[in-house]
Amino acid sequence: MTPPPETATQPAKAAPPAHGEADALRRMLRDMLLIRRFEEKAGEAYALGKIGGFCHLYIGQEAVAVGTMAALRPDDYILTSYREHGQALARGISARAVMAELFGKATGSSAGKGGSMHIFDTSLNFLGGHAIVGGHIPLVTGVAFAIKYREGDQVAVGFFGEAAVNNGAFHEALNMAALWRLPAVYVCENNRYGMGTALERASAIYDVAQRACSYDMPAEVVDGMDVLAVRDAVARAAERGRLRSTPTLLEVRTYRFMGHSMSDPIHGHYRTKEEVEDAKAKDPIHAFAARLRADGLLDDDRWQTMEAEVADEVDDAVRFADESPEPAPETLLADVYREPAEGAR
Ligand SMILES: Cc1ncc(C[n+]2csc(CCOP(=O)(O)OP(=O)(O)O)c2C)c(N)n1
Repeated sequence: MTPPPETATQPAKAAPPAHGEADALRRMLRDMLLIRRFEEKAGEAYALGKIGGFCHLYIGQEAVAVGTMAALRPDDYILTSYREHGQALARGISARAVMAELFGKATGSSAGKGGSMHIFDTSLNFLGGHAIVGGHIPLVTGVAFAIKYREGDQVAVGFFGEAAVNNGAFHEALNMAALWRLPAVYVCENNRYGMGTALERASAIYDVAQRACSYDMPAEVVDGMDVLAVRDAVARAAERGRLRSTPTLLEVRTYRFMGHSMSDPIHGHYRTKEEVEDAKAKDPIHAFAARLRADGLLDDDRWQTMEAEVADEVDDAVRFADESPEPAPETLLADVYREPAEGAR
């Protein structure tokens, strides 16, 4: 395994926590823990055959989803790829609705007909869950265009992996966003591997953020293991979108601790056990918990309470999903196509 090349750009450090922020910071830790425990349970449920089809876990990347959502407003728009359980939870879709969707049950966020890769909740402006690598990046640009057309001040935020940036859709979408000055934030979660292919084996340049130069677009490299660094960077990008209608590309460096999907072993032939262990030593949840402890914002009691609450929430989600009904056969074609607007036929 060749080590990754030296990179020109180093991630920015997070600003120190502002005074009075304690509850918000503990909430972020809890959200990260919820994602971790939820994903562990989803892995178990998959092994038990309760979840069918594809299932890509987010373990290791929790700081990216939680840091991003913490910087956004409820009326901003989110679009994402198939590794989206964590983003859905961080946005506020309930653990019950996400788990039931994974189980293919009628109470799931997409009524049990989307599954792991197609979680949606339009009431939270969470517009999926998309399975085609890079295919949703033009949708981010389209939503940003709609915001500008309607003279809104929201931003459209899109998550995708580093393997998506060699896809033509990425370049077309970013070119158009820069040309038309659209309020978009492109969040590339660089976990270094597209399935079993390391970034340096597939990409002519290593710093994904440099791609933004082609479109004269602002860009930043962000430490994706540091939830506050992610929150700060997304806040800067969102402000740029809202106030100056300027898009941003964020390259958020993170790591997935599990295999690509449930059918992929954790280490595989493409990375070493040592590399995975090194990444786990920088676990974003442990690092943030340690920081809160050092700042006097977390102690053993609070941590144990948080662990217990999260475990209950996840157990409850599994029970709910287990007990929920399958979608009824007569709903098979419901929600598949948009009903035409009145008078549009
Ligand atoms: C257009 C397209 N090509 C190939 C695939 C198969 N595929 C699924 S996931 C994946 C790897 C994507 O890696 P990345 O974008 O870095 O995201 P990550 O899985 O690391 O989150 C590939 C090649 C696909 N879904 N769509």
